[in-house]
Amino acid sequence: MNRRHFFAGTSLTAVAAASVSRVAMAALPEPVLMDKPDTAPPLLPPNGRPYNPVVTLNGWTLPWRMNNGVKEFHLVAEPVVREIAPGMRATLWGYNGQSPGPTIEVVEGDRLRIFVTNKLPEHTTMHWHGQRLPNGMDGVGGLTQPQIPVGKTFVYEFVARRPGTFMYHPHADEMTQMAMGMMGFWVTHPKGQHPLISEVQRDFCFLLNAFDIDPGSSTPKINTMLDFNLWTWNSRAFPGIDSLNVRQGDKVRIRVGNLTMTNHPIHLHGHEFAVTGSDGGPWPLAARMPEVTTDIAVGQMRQVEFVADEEGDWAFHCHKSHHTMNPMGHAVPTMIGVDHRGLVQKIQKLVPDYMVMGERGMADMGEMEMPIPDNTLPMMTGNGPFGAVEMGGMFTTLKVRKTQKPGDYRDPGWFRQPAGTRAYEWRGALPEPKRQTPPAASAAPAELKAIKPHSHSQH
Ligand SMILES: [Cu+2]
Repeated sequence: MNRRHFFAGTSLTAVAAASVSRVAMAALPEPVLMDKPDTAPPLLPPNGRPYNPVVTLNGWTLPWRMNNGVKEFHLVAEPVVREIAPGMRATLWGYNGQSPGPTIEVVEGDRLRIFVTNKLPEHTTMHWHGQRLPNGMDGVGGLTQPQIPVGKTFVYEFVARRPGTFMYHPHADEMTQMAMGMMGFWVTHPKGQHPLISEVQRDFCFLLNAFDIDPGSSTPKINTMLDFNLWTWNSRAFPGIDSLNVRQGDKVRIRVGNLTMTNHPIHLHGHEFAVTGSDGGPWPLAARMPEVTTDIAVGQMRQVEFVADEEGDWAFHCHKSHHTMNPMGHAVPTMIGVDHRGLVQKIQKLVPDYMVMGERGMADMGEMEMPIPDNTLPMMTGNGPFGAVEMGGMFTTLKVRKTQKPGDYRDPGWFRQPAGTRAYEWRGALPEPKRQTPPAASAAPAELKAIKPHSHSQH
């Protein structure tokens, strides 16, 4: 039962489609596990109602089996090791080998049976955020069901009643279990055409999450309420977040759920998008506005859509500047303009590794190869074609290419900008700045006469 499948790409379909004997069908489905942080290609449905699958950023979709017309999934809650970005691994809790857990994709009207096995050191439950379902399937420990004890498996059964984008997470010791990375994405595709759900060529999804892990350690501090130091998309920080690679002219949908403790204004460069739905469902056409940033509050999901018609490598990130940074001490004083000359040598006699940072701003941090403890990330990093990108955390790129093939999600490399289309250096003379001078005060102060409205005193 515990045999692990290590697979890549299309073999996912093979696992899901594998025929199983009648005896095996009476047992629960074999859990499928993933140990790689790469973005898996879309899982094309091998059976059941057809749909256009999503792509989970640095994640994957859970295969299912059909059992007498019921789609069966098996989620295993367990400790996992997640690479946050190359150079840093975190000891988290998740599902089926990963944090977040695999995306679950079903179709409106599907009958579902989901087995949840608890391999954590404490009890848990599973809440299906946003779903219409019988009260006893809602997964609130103590309220709608007893907790799932350690080592036990519970079964959830419901019909995917409305199409939309949802999430799943425990409703048991939530502060701990969500701070440890227990969450996953859920997409219910529409059955056939839906008046408010567009067909798109690329459909991406990811969860916003955050961790507080001291540099050099690997386990999140679960009591942190706001001051997280790792701002992540699907438990990955830039430069560990894959780019969203699309073909020029593609209609693109991006679904983003927020399971952190604060809001995130998610911002796309080079295009306007429309917010087309939330976990409440697709929005009426009259409620959709063009935007380039959409704020996603805690516990919310927003999906945005646009036509990717501008070629290039477009930044796509949270607009809170501290959320596009990796671990840093917030107690660091601002050093801009402070002259450290003479001081450093004195301190280095006491603390040989001492170095000064920030007297010209913090940009040097992007290029400096500072010695950092094992198992953490540089504060701002990631190299682009023109040097350090000076970003971390919730940042990646949307790569729009004429040459990207339909259905190809591979990274096309850096954009080659056409000649004459890049900001360039002015090499001519710089004129002396002219100071704006206030108009000279006149010798006599201006006389102001107040005239009351409706007064006819001039007669
Ligand atoms: Cu943010």
